[in-house]
Amino acid sequence: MERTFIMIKPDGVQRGLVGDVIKRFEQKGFTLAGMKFMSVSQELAEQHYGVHKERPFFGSLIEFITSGPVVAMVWQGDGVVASSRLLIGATNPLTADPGTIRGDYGVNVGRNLIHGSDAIETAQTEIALWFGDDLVEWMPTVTPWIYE
Ligand code: DAT
Ligand code: MG
Repeated sequence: MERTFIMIKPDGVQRGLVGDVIKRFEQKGFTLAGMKFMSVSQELAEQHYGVHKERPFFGSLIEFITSGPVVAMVWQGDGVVASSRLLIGATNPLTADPGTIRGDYGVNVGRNLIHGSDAIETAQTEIALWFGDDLVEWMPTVTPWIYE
């Protein structure tokens, strides 16, 4: 089944939004496959955001992501990559739709609370980078009430 990498960024942790974010993914019907509360090293941050290396905000982005603990997670379910991006909302919280995580809780692109993989291939790379093979294989008993 499809999996994606989700990270609650340091602002989401500091603002006490971890429970709310997890609740949204649970309520949607996705299944948690991995989770860890952790500090992010400079090296991991630079690898994760390597695609943005040449962007003017790269330095401040790395500084931000390494500024406090994050919650790294893997969620799984049908279409979870694209659906998570919809739950998360647009990159800039000011223009993210109300009802999305960024739309409901953020005002600044540099403090947008949460990361979600942008494509299936990216998700595989990010899951390997953050979790390796350290994921939990399980099937919630409620699954037949979520999928026909
Ligand atoms: P997303 O996180 O929605 O996938 P992205 O991959 O384009 O967005 O950028 C990664 C992160 O970099 C984003 O969550 C916040 C930061 N960022 C993006 N554009 C920015 C900008 N114009 N100014 C400051 N930070 C920015
Ligand atoms: Mg991105």
